[in-house]
Amino acid sequence: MKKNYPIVNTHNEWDPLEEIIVGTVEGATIPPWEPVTPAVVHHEYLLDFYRQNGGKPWAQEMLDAAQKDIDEFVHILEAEGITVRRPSIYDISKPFSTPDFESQSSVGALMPRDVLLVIGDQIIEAPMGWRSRYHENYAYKDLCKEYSQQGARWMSAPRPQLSDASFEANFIPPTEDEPMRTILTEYEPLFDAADAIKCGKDIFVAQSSCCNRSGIDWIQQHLGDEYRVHEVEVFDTHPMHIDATFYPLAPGKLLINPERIKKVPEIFKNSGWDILVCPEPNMPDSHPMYTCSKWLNMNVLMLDEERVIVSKGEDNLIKAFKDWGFKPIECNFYNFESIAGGLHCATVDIRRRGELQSYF
Ligand code: ABU
Repeated sequence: MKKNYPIVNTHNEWDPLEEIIVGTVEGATIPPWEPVTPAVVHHEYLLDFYRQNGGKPWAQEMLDAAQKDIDEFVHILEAEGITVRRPSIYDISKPFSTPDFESQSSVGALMPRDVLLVIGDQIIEAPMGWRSRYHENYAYKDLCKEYSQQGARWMSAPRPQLSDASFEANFIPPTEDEPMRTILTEYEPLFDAADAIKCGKDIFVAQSSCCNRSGIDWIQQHLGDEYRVHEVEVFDTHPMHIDATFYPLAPGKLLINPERIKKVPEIFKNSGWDILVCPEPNMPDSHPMYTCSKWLNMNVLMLDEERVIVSKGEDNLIKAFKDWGFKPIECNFYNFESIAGGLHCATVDIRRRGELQSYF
């Protein structure tokens, strides 16, 4: 007989997927300019675009193209037997303020992976370092209430103030030759949920311009002794999130970004894991990428230990996945990636069939 798992149950990236939240393009707005913008946007030339257009709607044809991608993605997931849930839309274009800052608008509900850290039966609303995303958790309140009523533990990390004290003044991103630095101070714990990736009892987190050391310490303190939280050393001139950098795909198989990971944590080497080096992205340089880098090729979604959804066009990685024994499923996603993130960013797993264990 098929075992029933708790309504919210995710311990890693690969147990068989049963239910997932997929973000929406509806209402998406160009992210308003804010302290984090120049620290995470890789292309200098886009900074003027954000200064001039932040808070305005994306061009309708870009939204339509992104919508087509997300519709195809949802169709694939449902055809594979997975329950897909969607966010609720709040007033994204409405300006708002707190005692410490003002924002021209919110951004949308494109990327649930950044907002909700789901570990075991817990849904943790992340203390994000983005002022414009301060209210993005609203999009998931209805779903979280429902999951909580069915037994999930739902909570929020301490809501950050995001005053100027949280950001280095006059921050200049490092060049390739300099040691990594990020814009965040240690004034308060900050992280996006996508700065962490699960691997059973071991959680891997990297500092970025959305995640500081206090944020990593908070995750360990909150999860307690049952989990080990490891800080992964990465190099990125504009660091944001771990899921296009370091990705435990299946037991014994770690995918790494060759530009950003210089040293694989000892725990993997000592435990015989295969280190799979992500091949160069195939996305042409001419393809517009407003927020993320082309390394979104490795921002895949595992449906189980073998089936993996990959962005169509990423032939180098698709071939590598086949060679490594996976079963890739291709999904058009470049247009969603232009304005938001990849397949992993666009989702957050709610329930996978599996139990908490150690893989080391
Ligand atoms: N989660 C988004 C990662 C972005 C990037 O590395 O380009």
